[in-house]
Amino acid sequence: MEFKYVPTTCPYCGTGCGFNLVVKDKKVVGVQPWQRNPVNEGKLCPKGNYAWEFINSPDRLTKPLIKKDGKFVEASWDEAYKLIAQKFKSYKGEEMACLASARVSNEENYLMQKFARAVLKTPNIDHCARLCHASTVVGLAGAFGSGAMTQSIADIAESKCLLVIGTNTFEQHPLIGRRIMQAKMNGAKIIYADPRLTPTGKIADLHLQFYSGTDVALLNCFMQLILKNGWENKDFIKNRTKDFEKVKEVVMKDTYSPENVSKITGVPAEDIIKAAEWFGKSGQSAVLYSMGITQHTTGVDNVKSVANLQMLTGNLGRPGTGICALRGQNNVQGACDMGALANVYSGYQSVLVPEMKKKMEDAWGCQIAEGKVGLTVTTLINTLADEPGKVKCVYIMGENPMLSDPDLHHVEKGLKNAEFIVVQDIFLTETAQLADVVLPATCFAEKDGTQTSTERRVQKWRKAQDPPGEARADWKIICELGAAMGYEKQFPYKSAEEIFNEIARVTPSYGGMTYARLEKPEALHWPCPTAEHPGTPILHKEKFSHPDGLGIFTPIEWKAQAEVPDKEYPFLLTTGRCIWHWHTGSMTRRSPSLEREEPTGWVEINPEDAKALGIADKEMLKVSSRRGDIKIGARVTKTIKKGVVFIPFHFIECAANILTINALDPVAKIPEFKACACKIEKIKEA
Ligand SMILES: Nc1nc2c(c(=O)[nH]1)N[C@H]1C(S)=C(S)[C@@H](COP(=O)(O)OP(=O)(O)OC[C@H]3O[C@@H](n4cnc5c(=O)[nH]c(N)nc54)[C@H](O)[C@@H]3O)O[C@H]1N2
Ligand SMILES: Nc1nc2c(c(=O)[nH]1)N[C@H]1C(S)=C(S)[C@@H](COP(=O)(O)OP(=O)(O)OC[C@H]3O[C@@H](n4cnc5c(=O)[nH]c(N)nc54)[C@H](O)[C@@H]3O)O[C@H]1N2
Ligand code: SF4
Ligand SMILES: [Mo]
Repeated sequence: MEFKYVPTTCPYCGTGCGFNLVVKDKKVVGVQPWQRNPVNEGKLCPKGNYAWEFINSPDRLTKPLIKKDGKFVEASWDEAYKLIAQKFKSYKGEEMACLASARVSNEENYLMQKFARAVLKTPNIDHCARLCHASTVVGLAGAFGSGAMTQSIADIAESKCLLVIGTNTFEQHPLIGRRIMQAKMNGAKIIYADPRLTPTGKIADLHLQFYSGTDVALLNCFMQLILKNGWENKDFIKNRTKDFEKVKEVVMKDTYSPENVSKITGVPAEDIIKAAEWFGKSGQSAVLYSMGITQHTTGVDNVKSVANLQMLTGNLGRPGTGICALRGQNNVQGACDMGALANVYSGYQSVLVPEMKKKMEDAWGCQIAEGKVGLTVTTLINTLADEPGKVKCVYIMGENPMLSDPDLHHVEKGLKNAEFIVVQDIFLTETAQLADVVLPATCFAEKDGTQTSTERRVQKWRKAQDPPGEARADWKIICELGAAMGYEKQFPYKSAEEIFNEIARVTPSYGGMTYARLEKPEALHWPCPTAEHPGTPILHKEKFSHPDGLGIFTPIEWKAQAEVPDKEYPFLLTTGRCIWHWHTGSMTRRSPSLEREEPTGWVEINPEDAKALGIADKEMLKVSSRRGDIKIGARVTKTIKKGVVFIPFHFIECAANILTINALDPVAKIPEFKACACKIEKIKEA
């Protein structure tokens, strides 16, 4: 029996673990450790371990589908391309919008934004980073001039004190969780701030179990205590930052005294004081955060508060310090780097700067969309739903907004208002079902390409098997569509590598990278501007990325979330994930080993709340918000704070996003997935 091992990168989370796909008789049949990969050193979490199971699922899309009289009919690629090109040509640029994907390669995201801007001439290109770390990109770029995680993953183990706030790392980035454990075993203190006592929280030395949406109050209180005790880093503040006094003025207010913040957050004052002391005095403190910080109407405020704390204590640019904004999807960092965002070309080159637009026009050899900020994932849905006729046509690659966006009734209304939708996916998702044309794409195991992990490490995918049926690689589909639209010259690529070489030419931070250099297991961290440059695992060592090299403090006042609990909707609903499933479940719910572990959703509710409502564990309940209601089983557990309930958003049959609110951060346009009001009722017997 012949087995072939193909080393590649995990298609799930932004940790970027490597593993070998095991191939037998030309089909992927398993996953085996890849010991020499420095990210995970041969270890994997359950999703990585079972990442092979969905690949040959009988549900894979194998042929293009065209909707005729409300039903999908199989079609040839030529037929599909002809119809799409004819439709696309019938609309004006801004009547169209594209969604790229944090699930596909850098090369494919680069081509998608090029297709939107150069072929469709629309500025409307975005992707799910908007629902995820848009606040990080805006907030950290404001503070430091660069919106990315500042450290490497391995560096976390060097820290002496970790503030883990709004990230359930053990379940969502398990192989980063391993570095938290290593830090702990080296003697670091772990502070965990989260409304739930998650598996990550269980290993912490201190759990600050606070109300969702009170992060700024907590962080301001830390800063007040640090200043009062003289634990700030005066040299760092003086030499490397500006506007410190403005922040000092705000955080020293009585509002942010431990006693008052204890009332706002529901955390005992002595715990806040203890945490501030550990963090302020360690000399090497790092912050890890993720969606608990970003997914708020105050997402940018939250991120800037974290940046304030790290500048105040001088915990940047050295080993064991920094801000680890843990990027979610395997290639969300890369999709942002590639310019699949409404406001930037690749390498964060602003669409508003005329020289950048000219640079792209020269590189691509054609006129491109007007240099203005386009619609984002969230504002696109709002435009579709609330201003019908403005956007008429949507091309979606590898996203499933019909389950992942907030307020699903509103999303459905929006998508149904569109005249023509193309969805390119590997499965017939809830969104694909609403499409006019569905294009079957290949998955990570069936193509070459690169993806960029949360630590800015650019790693390779390597093809292990042929695609099912007539499925084609996303990059090939975009090239062929480009040609069908008359832009053959702009899309001449014969391989993913040729696309990568163009990326390196137009994107300064990737400028020194080639496929040959990325071949070694450790790959390269950007920025890597020249062929000799070794890459950059730690950012901001000597100076920040602003023109004057200084970090900028921003004074932030705490504000409550958009919808606070009241008499009618008395519970605070927060949403998130579990270890076994991935987002809308298109892949993990088709992996028998994962689906078996958690076959459906649940609502976590504190025993005291359950008792008051007469609710038993596992009882079916009706949970409703001002947007809609779902039926879902109770999970009565002490791990959740009284007054707060949690629902994972993976499950269509009890979709959390029927309930969530479509309220956005004013700058980052990220929705408030982490806090809205809901009520819980027993289901009356018929
Ligand atoms: N298994 C699995 N892993 C994943 C994913 C997945 O779907 N499944 N998705 C990936 C993606 S795209 C992302 S973005 C990451 C997300 O990774 P995480 O952000 O770690 O995951 P979440 O469950 O969304 O939220 C994290 C925690 O925030 C807490 N929280 C809720 N409200 C607040 C608040 O107001 N403040 C604070 N401080 N905390 C709060 C929740 O209780 C939860 O424990 O995970 C990635 N990894
Ligand atoms: N309530 C609530 N909602 C949330 C969140 C939350 O915490 N709470 N988190 C938000 C966050 S952080 C995120 S990142 C979003 C994620 O939202 P989405 O990106 O919409 O969710 P996914 O299920 O990851 O969708 C990815 C799609 O890509 C497809 N796919 C996989 N590989 C390929 C490929 O190679 N090619 C193509 N063409 N398709 C492929 C998959 O089948 C799937 O349909 O959800 C957001 N929604
Ligand atoms: S930690 Fe993330 S990258 Fe690593 S195996 Fe698990 S899902 Fe894959
Ligand atoms: Mo995400």
